[in-house]
Amino acid sequence: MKKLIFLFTFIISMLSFATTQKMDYSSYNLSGEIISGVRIIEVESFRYSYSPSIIVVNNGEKIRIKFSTGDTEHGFKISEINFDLKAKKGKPAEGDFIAPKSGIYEITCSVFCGSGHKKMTGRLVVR
Ligand SMILES: [Cu+2]
Repeated sequence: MKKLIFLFTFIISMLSFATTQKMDYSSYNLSGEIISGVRIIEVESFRYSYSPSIIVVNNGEKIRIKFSTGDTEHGFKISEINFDLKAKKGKPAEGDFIAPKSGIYEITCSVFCGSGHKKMTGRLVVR
């Protein structure tokens, strides 16, 4: 019986893993708003999540991230494009990048912020 429960749990977790990998973002709206040709997106962070956690942009657009934290210091890092912001409470950070080619890019926290640090992720969806 224990083996069966284990197998069942394993299958369910593999299924949910496969679903997140193939997540369809086509129904998501573009994030933020364009002001003077720059797509400005405000992102807030908390232990252990981002709001919004899914950011949707068009490739080639100039993007400005305004990043803040509601509790302790957090980072907003997109390794693939060498983009990294760090914000402390009351000290937001901002930075620009040009949206890379279409695809899904992982956002991770670049400041160790506690036990859930590694689970603190988001996604940049480039159309
Ligand atoms: Cu962290």
